[in-house]
Amino acid sequence: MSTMHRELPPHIAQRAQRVFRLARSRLAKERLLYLQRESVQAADHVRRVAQDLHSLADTNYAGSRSAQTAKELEALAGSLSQLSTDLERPFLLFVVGMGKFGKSTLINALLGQRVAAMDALPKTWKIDVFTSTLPEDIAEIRTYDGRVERMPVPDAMNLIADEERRREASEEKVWELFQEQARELSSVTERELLRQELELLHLYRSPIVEVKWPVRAGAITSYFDVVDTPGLWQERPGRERLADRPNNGSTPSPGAGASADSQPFSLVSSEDLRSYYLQADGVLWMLDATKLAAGKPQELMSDLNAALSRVGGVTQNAVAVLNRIDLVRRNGGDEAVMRVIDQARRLLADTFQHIVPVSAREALEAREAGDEQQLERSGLPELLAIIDQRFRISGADVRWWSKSEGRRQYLQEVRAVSIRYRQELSDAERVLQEKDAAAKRHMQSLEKRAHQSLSEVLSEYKVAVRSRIQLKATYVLKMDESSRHEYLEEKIFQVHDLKTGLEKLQIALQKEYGEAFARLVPQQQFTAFRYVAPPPLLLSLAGASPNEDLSSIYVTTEDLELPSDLAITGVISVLGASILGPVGLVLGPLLSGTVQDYFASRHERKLQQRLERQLEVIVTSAREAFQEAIGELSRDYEGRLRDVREHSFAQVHVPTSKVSAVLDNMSELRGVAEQTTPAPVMKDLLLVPWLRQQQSRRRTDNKEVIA
Ligand SMILES: Nc1nc2c(ncn2[C@@H]2O[C@H](COP(=O)(O)OP(=O)(O)O)[C@@H](O)[C@H]2O)c(=O)[nH]1
Ligand SMILES: [Mg+2]
Repeated sequence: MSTMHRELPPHIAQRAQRVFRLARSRLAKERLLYLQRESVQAADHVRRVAQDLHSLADTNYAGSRSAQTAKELEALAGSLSQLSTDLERPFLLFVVGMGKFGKSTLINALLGQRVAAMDALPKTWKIDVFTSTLPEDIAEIRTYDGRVERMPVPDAMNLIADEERRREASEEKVWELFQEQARELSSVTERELLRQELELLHLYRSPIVEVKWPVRAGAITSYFDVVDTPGLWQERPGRERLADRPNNGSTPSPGAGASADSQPFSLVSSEDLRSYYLQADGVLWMLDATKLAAGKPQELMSDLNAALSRVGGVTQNAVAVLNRIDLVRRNGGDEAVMRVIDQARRLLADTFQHIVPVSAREALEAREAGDEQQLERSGLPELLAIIDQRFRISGADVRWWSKSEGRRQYLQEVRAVSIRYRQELSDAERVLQEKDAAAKRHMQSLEKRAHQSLSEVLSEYKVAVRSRIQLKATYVLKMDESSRHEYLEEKIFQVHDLKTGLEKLQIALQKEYGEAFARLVPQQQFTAFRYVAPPPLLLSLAGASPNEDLSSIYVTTEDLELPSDLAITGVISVLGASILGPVGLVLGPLLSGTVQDYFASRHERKLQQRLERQLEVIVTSAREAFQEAIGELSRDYEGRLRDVREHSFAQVHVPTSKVSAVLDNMSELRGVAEQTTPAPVMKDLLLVPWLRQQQSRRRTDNKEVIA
């Protein structure tokens, strides 16, 4: 049997085409609405969590991990909202690439006007959008928090110049601090970490993320906003990467020999870079043709792959532009050009659908001179044709793809951030418990030693008094009542000695506790920095001590040799001098009248026993009072350590009482990033409603028949 092809009758074919076109445009609309709705919803949720976290974070502390995480989430929420807003803008055509070999020049050539600064190396990361949607001579500045401001072009230029200067000054500062502090560090990893910490603390980050510049309306601007970007990677002008600089005086290791200047670096983190890149609807990816002509295809590919991995590997919406083809032609003629193009097609077949060789410089010159022949040779007309085909005619589909991919990657980032911080916070909580246990252990062993010392002092005293009782009780019996009192106190019990002994012990214990505290503080303190000295932890401990009234000796922070960054206000309380009160009380009745009988009976043996019992009473009551004071001292210092621990934990993360709430928020956020409703497809829009329509029609038909 053979399949028969029958032409549809023309009126049916026409109708089918119309229906199909209608369906497509309805689908496109539905998809955009879906994308907007989903992005806005996700953005709202992420923003809510970020704000919660922000309100708990100590935002004054430069090392606050929770504040940093909140910022990251806020930025992602911003990207998701922006994505939704961008759907109402003209198609965003980004020009990106490594290094500086013609992005801005190409933009000027495409627009036919010199609007993008050429030979410029921006220090701050922002995108420059050239658009014909603005009033004449008015620029529009957008900051990372979504605020938008319009101003005259010259004002915008001044503002940007100021931002560049601030950034440069902060780079200087980082550089100076690094030179000072890196001397101690020998390994590259340590130096790199130090650099990161210094940059985190001191590098100025401009809030400006986008500037729209007005351009004359022309062919390309009727469909596209053209976007200039700083190099995905660029070479640091004039200065080496800090971490690569060899240590003072030492010789650089072999292999580090290549000038550090040739090391590419990025102005922004991979995450930031990705969030910019994902705003693009379509991308012109600039590559350097001279790399291939010079026989360096591996270099070109490894640079490309490194850059691609930083932007999430998205190329389905990108066209490769092989620039500086004029230099290849000048050196090797048309044959070299063909060779380079062939090689590029082979190397890049998997990455880019289209590869267009151009000379941006020639294109710009030709457009300005009106030289049609040179323009043709520059490759610009071919590039324009491809831009038209891919980004205008198939624009809606490309945009849908780009924005869906953007949303997917933003959500993935949200997920990664929430998983990471959840882990970090629960690890920190575990460390908090470990530190707590360690502090308790230290305090217990201190307390144990204090008790031992106390026992030693008391038993020494006991031995001494007992031997005096043995030796001198006889004299007491011979004395008259008036001298007896003094003799007992000064020659037998020698209460003064006991007082001195206990006072000495008291001073020794204060010193020991103080030193232990100073030693334990750095171990108990949380900090986000390894190499940079953390900002001061201000603890207000005044009034925290329960036995402040008892304090007779004040130990100040100088005595304790505390780390200078730990400023404790107030006084460290000590064992009160009044602890010796009970000793006095015990001696009182002893000396006044209760033992008169023994003296009267002149019973030496009994008197000795009685005095020894009194000695027991004195020692026991001194021990009890002193032990209680030791307990109080330990609890007091334990409380101080808890303050250090929990204050610094709250600085780096959130107050300990909020940890579980934050952990829950992070888990929930991860869920939000994972569950997404599927995008509408054709059958949702057409088939189902159509079937329903058919069914209901059939039902009404049937009813009519029955009737
Ligand atoms: N020979 C040649 N030079 C070019 C070409 N395109 C750009 N350049 C030059 O490369 C330098 C950097 O160009 P620019 O557009 O500022 O690069 P960007 O940093 O990527 O924006 C400028 O001096 C341009 O004149 C080209 O196609 N051929
Ligand atoms: Mg440029």
